[in-house]
Amino acid sequence: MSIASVDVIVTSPGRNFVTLKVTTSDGVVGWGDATLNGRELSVASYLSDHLASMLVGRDEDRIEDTWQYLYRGAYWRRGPVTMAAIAAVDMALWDIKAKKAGMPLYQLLGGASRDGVRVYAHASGTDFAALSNAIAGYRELGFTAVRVQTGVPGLGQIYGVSAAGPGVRYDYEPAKRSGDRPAEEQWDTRQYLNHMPGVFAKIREEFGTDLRLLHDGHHRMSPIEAARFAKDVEPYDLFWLEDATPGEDQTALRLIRQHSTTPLAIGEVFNTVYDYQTLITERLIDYVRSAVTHTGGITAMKKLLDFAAIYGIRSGIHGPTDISPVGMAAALHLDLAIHNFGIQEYMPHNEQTLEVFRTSFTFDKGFLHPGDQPGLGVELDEDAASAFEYTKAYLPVNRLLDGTVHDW
Ligand code: GCO
Ligand code: MG
Repeated sequence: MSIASVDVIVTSPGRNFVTLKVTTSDGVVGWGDATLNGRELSVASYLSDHLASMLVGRDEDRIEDTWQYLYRGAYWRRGPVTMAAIAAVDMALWDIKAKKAGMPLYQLLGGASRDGVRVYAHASGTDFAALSNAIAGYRELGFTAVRVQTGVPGLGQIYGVSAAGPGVRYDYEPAKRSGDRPAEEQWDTRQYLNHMPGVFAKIREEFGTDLRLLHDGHHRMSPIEAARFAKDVEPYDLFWLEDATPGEDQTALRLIRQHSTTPLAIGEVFNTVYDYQTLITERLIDYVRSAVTHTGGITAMKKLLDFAAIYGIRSGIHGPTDISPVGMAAALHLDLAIHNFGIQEYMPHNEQTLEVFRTSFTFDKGFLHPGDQPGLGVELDEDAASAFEYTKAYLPVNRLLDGTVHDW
């Protein structure tokens, strides 16, 4: 058997998604997620203009060989566009293999190592009352872990805070349909550093010690600022502090480690194992944050997570709404199968998205299960997808109060 056709589907049910459809000569269909928020069409072009013709006629069962063929064969290695494209092909081929085997993918990855996958939700609020309301709402829904982000006095709309008002908001979406250029936000690290520890103190006072609390620094602190932050929040027992510094400077994490025992997570903007070499071998992080969609797919993620396991480092796979339900399913199968699972991010998709992507995940008391359908367990409805045309959207750009461009 061989690959008969390769199609790229771009759809926008509330937000943009790029999906790869691989069909074999005997009619088995595999799906892959290739969504790169704010740069979607580059990956769509990489797939349809460059990879599709290379894939037609290949044996769909040779997943490792296809991965190496696309990675080494490009000559130009790594990078988010290339690795998202390779990830989509890889996911689709695993979907096909598991469908042919008549098994959910996690069975081919070694079978379940746990009954369900603990997930964390996004709680946010422009002020403490709104944040506390959101946390309480998620607790009522059964979540045992929440990421908390809140407004900082003196700053307007900032990363991670839903502008939709108080309560449980699944729909926080940072990419804005802002026309021809990104929206701009303002940032001041000093005000943030002074504000946040008090927020965690109030959360612990109100919600006690059971709840797992996570926080995303979103690449904004310098190493010494991050060290101070990590130290200041130690009494509040964070599950992790994510992206404290811009992650490509791997040795910056040494400084944070020298000052604090707050667990650290990093890697959502990474795309290969090489981005983690120092971080993992020097045990500078506790959780690997890569998305299956952005790190070369299931083949590459399994190797990365096995490498992390040798150093006692666990998974925390990226799962915001810009990862499509196909990418989310790939994450859930890995989460269920690997031994060094930590936690999974879960930002449920909106109803329109779930009409386009038919999922079989189930949520029960804070845990997700990928379901037992053969393959990944997600099918894209092409008619439903065709009703939502691509609409350009950008992630915001950040500026300090004096106008200097800063990490967003
Ligand atoms: C997270 C991330 C996301 C990113 C988003 C950008 O931890 O979930 O930081 O919210 O900002 O993926 O597209
Ligand atoms: Mg993040």
